[in-house]
Amino acid sequence: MGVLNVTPDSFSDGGRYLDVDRAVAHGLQLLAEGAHVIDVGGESTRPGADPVDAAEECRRVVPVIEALAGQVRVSIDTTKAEVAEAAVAAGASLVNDVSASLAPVAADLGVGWLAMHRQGDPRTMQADPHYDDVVAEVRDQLVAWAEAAVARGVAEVWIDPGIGFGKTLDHNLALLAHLDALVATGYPVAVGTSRKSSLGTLLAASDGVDEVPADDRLEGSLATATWALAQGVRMVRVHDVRATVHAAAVVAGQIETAA
Ligand code: HH2
Repeated sequence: MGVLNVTPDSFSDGGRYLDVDRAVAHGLQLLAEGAHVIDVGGESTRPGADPVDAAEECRRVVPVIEALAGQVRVSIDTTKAEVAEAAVAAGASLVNDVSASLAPVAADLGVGWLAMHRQGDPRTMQADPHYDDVVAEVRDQLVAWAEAAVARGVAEVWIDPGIGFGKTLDHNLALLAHLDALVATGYPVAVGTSRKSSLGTLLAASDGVDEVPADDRLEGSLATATWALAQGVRMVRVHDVRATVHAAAVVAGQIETAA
C-alpha cells in the first residue's frame, strides 16, 4: 500500500501533493514501482494535527481518486463517513479507518474496511499512553471490531495495530515483536511503520543525535516492513514503494529457499 497524502501538513510528505496533477502523477509512480493499493488521504493524523472539515477533505481527495481508480485499487484514509462515501463514489474500494468507526459505512457501501487501533485522538494521543498488556489489549480490541464488522456484513476486514497512535516507543516495539499474535487471529493484518517517529529515535542511537528526520528513516522503514511481512503481515503501508518492493523480494526469496 503506497501512501499518497493530499495534505499541507502530513509529517513526512505534507504539501508535496496538494496539487491534483502532482498527486495523480505520484500515485501512478507508486503503481509503477509495485504498489497494489494507493492510500489517498486528505487529513493528517500526525500527533497534534488540526482537524479538517469534510468538504475540504473531499475537495482534496475526490479528483485524485477519480483519476487513479481505473488504474489501481484505491483506499481512502479517512475517519469521516461523508468523505468515505464521496471517495467510494469516485472509485475507492477500501476504507482505511484510523478511528475504527466506519464499519457501518463500509457495510452500506459494500467495500472493504481496514480497522486501525488508536488510543485517544491525534491531538492528545501521545500525551501519556498506558496499557497493562499492549499486545493483548490491541489484539482483543481489533478482533472485537472485526467480528462486529463481519456481523454487519463487511466482506473484507483488515486489522492494523496502529504503530505510533497512542503508543510509546516500547509499545510500538512490543507490537512489532508480537505481530504473530495478530496474524494468528486469522484476519489479514496491515502495518504502517514508514518514516514514523519511533524509527527516528531508534536510528538516532547510532548517529549520536536525539532523532533522525522523517526523510532519513528509510533503513528503519525497510527493516520493519520486511520484518512484518516475514511474520505473515499481508500489507505494509509505505511511502518508499520501490525500495520496499525490492527489500521484500529479497526476504521472500530467502524464506522460499529456506522452506
Ligand atoms: N499511519 C498514518 C496514517 N494512516 N493508516 C493505517 N492503516 N495504518 C497506519 O499506520 C497509518 C495510517 C500516519 O502516516 P502518514 O499518512 O504518513 O502521515 P499523516 O497522518 O501525517 O498524514
